[in-house]
Amino acid sequence: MERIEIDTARGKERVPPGQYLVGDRWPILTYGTTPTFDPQSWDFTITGLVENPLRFTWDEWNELPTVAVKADMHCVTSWSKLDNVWSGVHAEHLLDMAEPKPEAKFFSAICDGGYTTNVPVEELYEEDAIFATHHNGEPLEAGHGAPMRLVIPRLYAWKSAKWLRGLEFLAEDKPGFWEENGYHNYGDPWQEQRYSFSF
Ligand SMILES: Nc1nc2c(c(=O)[nH]1)N[C@H]1C(S)=C(S)[C@@H](COP(=O)(O)O)O[C@H]1N2
Ligand SMILES: [Mo]
Repeated sequence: MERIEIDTARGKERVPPGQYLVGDRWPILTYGTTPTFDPQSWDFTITGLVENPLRFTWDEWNELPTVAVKADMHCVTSWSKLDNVWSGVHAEHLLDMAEPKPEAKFFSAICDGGYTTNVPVEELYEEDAIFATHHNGEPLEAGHGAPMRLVIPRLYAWKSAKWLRGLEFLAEDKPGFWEENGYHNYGDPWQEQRYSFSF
């Protein structure tokens, strides 16, 4: 397995402003219930503004090459968990397959259970963006997004969609679940872009 180790600190402090460390603990933050995974009916689709729309069954997904990325995780509710080793399919690899069109500026991540989140396409080209099936060498637990989740370590973790089932590439931004409910549209932890309103 190719191993990519990212310097998430990017020459700066390790913990963004207003965050505390959870150590070895890993909280589960879910709105709603945890979906059940059925390997027979599971699929993952890439739709919208791409040259090659894609659909993978669970067996097909497991044929793809994998990488490992080491990255920190920052939740908007103020906990951070450092040094997570995520493994799975490198986002860049999937982009090479799907070939987003030039007019695709955003994507919507669509999850089992209806959760969605919106992210600019360029974030998927960052080298630490990954479609993860494993965390610290173990398959993801159900509560953490099994069988597969998106991980975008540079943004607050609500953008790291669990139980991911689809990406839709879009010309216009389309606020997702939390973005419609008061969270910041972009969510950079280093800028403390937590909410879309000010107190
Ligand atoms: N499908 C889905 N993905 C989700 C969420 C959710 O409720 N549903 N919660 C988000 C939030 S707010 C955070 S902080 C992280 C938490 O991931 P964890 O539960 O594995 O720690 O998942 C994100 N992805
Ligand atoms: Mo969160």
